[in-house]
Amino acid sequence: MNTPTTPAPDAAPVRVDSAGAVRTITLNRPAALNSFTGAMHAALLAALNAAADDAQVRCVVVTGAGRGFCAGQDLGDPAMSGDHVDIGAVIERHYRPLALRVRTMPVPVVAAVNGVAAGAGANFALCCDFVVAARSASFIQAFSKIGLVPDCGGTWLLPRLVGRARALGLAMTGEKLAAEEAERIGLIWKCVDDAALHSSVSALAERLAAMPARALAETRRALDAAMPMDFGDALALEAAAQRELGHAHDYAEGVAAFMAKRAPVFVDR
Ligand code: T3D
Repeated sequence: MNTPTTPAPDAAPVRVDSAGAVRTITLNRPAALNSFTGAMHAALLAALNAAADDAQVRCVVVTGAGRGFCAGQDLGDPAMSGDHVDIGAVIERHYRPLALRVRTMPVPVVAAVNGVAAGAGANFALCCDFVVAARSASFIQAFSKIGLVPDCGGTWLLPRLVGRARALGLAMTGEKLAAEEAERIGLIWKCVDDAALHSSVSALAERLAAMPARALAETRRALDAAMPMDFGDALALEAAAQRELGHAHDYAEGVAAFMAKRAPVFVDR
C-alpha cells in the first residue's frame, strides 16, 4: 500500500508516493499528457532531489498520470515557448538540470512508461536506468516536426542506445515507435502488457531497492564514462571504482552473506 509523503492536492504537477524503499514520482498534468511546464519542472526536480537526499530511498520510479507518460514541452506555456522565448535558456534552466539529475541519482531510476512519451518526455524516460513500457505506449522524437533538435539528452542517448542509423531515422522523421519495437531495437529495457505494467515495475523496483545502491550508481557512472575511452583507460577506470567499492560496507556484506549462505543487507548509497 502506497503512503503519500507529499500531501499534494490533485492539481499538484507531480505526486510523490513511498512504498518501503521505493519512491514513485508521478507527472500529474493528465489533461495535457503531462507535458512540462515551469511549475512541473520545479516540482519534479525538487522531488528527485528529495529522493536523492533521503537515505531510506533505494529506488525511484517515474511515471505519468492518465493515458500518457509525458508529451515533452508544454507548447502552450507562454513562459517557456513562443516567439520571444530564448529556448536555449529554457533548456539550460530546466532540461539540462533534469537530465543531469536523473543520470547522477545515487539510486536506480525506473521509468514506467504508461502511454505516449514524446519530445523531451521521451528523452526524460530514456535518461532513466530502466525503461519499462506498456504495450500501448509509444516513443516519438517529436522535435523535428516543430523545427528543433532532440534535447533532454536525446542527441547523446539515441545513437548510444540504438546506433546512428536508427537514431537519425527516429530523430529526423519524428515517427511514432511502438513500445514493442522500442524493446526489439534496444531503446528500452522491456515492453509489458498494459495490465502488467504496475506489477512488473513494482517487482523490478523492489528488486533494485534490495541491491547495493552505491555499486549500481557507480556502474552507471562507469559505463557512461567508459564510452569515449580506449580499452586501457576503461580498465583503469574499473580498477579505481573497484578500489573505492572494495572499502565500502556493501562489498564486505555481500561477500559475508555469500559465504554464510544468507541474504545480504545492503546499506551504502
Ligand atoms: O521551449 C521549448 O519549446 C523547448 C523545449 C523543447 C522540448 C520538447 O519537448 S519539444 C517537443 C514538444 N512536444 C511535442 O511536440 C508533442 C506534441 N504532442 C503531440 O504530438 C501529440 O499530442 C501526441 C502524439 C503526444 C499524442 O497525440 P494524441 O492524439 O494521443 O493526443 P492529443 O489529442 O494530441 O493530446 C491530448 C491533449 O494533450 C490535447 O489537449 P486537448 O485538445 O484535449 O485540450 C493536446 O493539446 C494536449 N497536448 C499534447 N501534447 C502537448 C499538449 N499540450 C501542450 N503541449 C504539448 N506538448
